Amino acid sequence: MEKLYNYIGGKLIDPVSNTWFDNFHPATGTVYSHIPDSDQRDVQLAVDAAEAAFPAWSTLAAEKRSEILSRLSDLIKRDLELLAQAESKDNGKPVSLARIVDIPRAVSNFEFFATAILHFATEAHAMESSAINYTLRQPIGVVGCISPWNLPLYLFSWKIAPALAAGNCVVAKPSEVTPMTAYLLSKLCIEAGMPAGVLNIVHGLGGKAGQAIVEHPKIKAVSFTGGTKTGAGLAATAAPMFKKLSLELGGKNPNIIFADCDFDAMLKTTLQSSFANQGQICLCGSRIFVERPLYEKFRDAFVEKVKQLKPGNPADEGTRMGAVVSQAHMEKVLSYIQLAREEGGTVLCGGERVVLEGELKTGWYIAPTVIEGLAFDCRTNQEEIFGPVVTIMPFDTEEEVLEMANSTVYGLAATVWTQHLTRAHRVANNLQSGIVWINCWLLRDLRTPFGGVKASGVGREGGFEALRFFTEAKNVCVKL
Ligand code: TXE
Repeated sequence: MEKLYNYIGGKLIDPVSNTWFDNFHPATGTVYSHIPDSDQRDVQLAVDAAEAAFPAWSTLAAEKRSEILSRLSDLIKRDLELLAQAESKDNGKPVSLARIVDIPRAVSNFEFFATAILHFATEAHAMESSAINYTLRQPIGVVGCISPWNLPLYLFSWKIAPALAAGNCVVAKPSEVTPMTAYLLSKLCIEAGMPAGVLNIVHGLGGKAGQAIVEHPKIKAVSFTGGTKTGAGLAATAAPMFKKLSLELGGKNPNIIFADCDFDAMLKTTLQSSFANQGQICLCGSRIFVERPLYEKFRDAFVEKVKQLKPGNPADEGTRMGAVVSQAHMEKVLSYIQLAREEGGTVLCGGERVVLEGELKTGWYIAPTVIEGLAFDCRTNQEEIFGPVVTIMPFDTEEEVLEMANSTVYGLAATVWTQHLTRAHRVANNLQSGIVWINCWLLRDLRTPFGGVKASGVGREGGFEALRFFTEAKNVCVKL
């Protein structure tokens, strides 16, 4: 049974508590490794190491920091297959998905910020003949990065890369549900020659190791992705300490389909945006609104396709639907399907746990589920389910669908399908979300601002937004 270790001060070390807890294999529901049960003592060791490394790292030429991040990106690329297998085993997602989405994106994240930092410039303001102002963007110091279980290495690296590129030293905690690829990354950091203490990875429970990171007075900024409720708690801790906070939280994203859309393209992509990663992506479109003339054609064609999406062994090359990430999450998703039935919904397909054969029979599999007949403002359509469950609803006018789409507390992403150019732009303009995809989904340019409004978060990641988050601006005014 493999034991994972914290990565602190450039070394793989035991947790101070000398205790570990179970890490599960979602495909079989069994324990397959052990995670360090870290606490504030481990976080203190990590902060000490980060503090000691900061002077050298923050004054290292950006080209040198860039070289190390680029080397790390190359090592992830070299170990892509190993990391994809590990990600699939730890999260339950199909290995095919980890191989084409998760790990390549981790490669891109480090590569992108290794180069972005070389082009990150600031501004100057001349006051005619009297003075010149220039803006310095200095690294903050020791920062915290806390990431979730749905896209483990993808989101872990999305935070760490800009933090390091900007010259900060990092104390990072992956989700205790999916720690494996962060642990494997530790080994690659050592191989890449990352200076000791620049990146420290502390494994453990959110309420213990995670809370200790947020509470630590020397951690001046925290970048978090996870649940809205957790984010609110984290903000309550950090705000009175005047820490910078980036919060990427939950979503309940509308997928708006007008009758004039490119039907085949829409259907193919809607299957993806509904069920990719078993629906466990904060950007998935879980509320599907279809203009009434197209509703029945869409419903019948969509359900037909969804019925062909069979949950299977994530390790099999042909699997497109894997296991959900944990027993608790499976039960949460199944409870929402039950709620949908109680709220008057009709389950058109799926709706139950799938029991596979052999060692997989104790795995956590849910059949992809499509539900119709629910009111747009019922709990099923207002609360984040974060599993392979979508609802479909007809609409008659643009005003009506915008009211329904904007009716939740969330505002992360939205998808719009129409060939009507001005309508596409008008609807995008009126949607309460941080990201709008028109006639596509999850098409990502890493330079773009990424994040949500309302209960979907605060701040933006991506491109220079991320480098600005991980630096402090200082204006220097020089009298001429
Ligand atoms: O998130 P949590 P989980 C949603 C989704 C899911 C729900 C909870 O609805 O069901 O959030 O998922 C750490 N101080 N999303 O359990 O609990 C925790 O250890 C500091 C949307 O993953 O928020 C983990 O590393 N840290 C999301 C991270 O926070 C704490 C993706 C996320 O855990 C902490 C995943 C604390 N007090 C879930 N408590 C998205 N937007 O993509 C927990 N953590």
